[in-house]
Amino acid sequence: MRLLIMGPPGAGKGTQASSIADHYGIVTISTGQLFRDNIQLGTPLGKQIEALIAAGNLVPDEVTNQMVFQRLASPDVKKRGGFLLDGYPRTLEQVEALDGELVRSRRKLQAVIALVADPSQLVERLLKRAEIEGRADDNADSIRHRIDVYHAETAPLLEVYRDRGLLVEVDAMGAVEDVRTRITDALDAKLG
Ligand code: B4P
Repeated sequence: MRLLIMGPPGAGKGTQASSIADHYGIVTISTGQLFRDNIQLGTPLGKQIEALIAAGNLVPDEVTNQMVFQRLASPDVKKRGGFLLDGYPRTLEQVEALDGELVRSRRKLQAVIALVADPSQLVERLLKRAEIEGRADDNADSIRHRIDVYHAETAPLLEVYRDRGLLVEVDAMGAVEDVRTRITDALDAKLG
């Protein structure tokens, strides 16, 4: 299975991605998590992107694409035969780059999960996470900026995938378990 999960910050991408991937026996590739791991480990990439992420800006496309393609080519992804990309692509340039990479590796996307959330709840969820996890980008200014960046750069991608017949829109409000069931029901209905 080859899937994407998209949605505004706080919609529940990362929250749902790993359990959805476990459910289907595929690998999750979360760009946000890969970036945070690099920052925590103090790698050259981590140093390059730390300030960008804290301010809620996107990491440059070239850097992001390269990181994702390396991961897509890794043995565990090949062995399991499927992946769920969480938080990628986020720009039209990333969509084009991913299209090229999938053609090169003779793989095709099967569905794009779009989490639909009530905007007022997004900020609330992220501020709650700030109290628990203390993520550098979970402060009021950065959250507002991330939501603006989402609308400017990422929301237009939904139409691209809708036109390709890949979009599966799921209501992301309510309990985490209920959202997960909605996602797997919608995917099973689409993919059979
Ligand atoms: P991400 O890691 O993708 O951050 P996010 O949008 O906040 O989503 P996340 O998955 O963490 O949170 P979720 O909605 O699950 O990106 C972080 C940064 O990395 C970006 O701002 C950017 O700088 C960079 N980046 C990542 N990908 C990039 C790309 N492709 N190109 C360029 N830059 C990129 O959950 C949020 C909170 O809601 C959690 O606390 C969760 O517990 C809670 N929650 C979730 N579901 C809930 C529910 N049903 N009910 C109540 N609470 C819920």
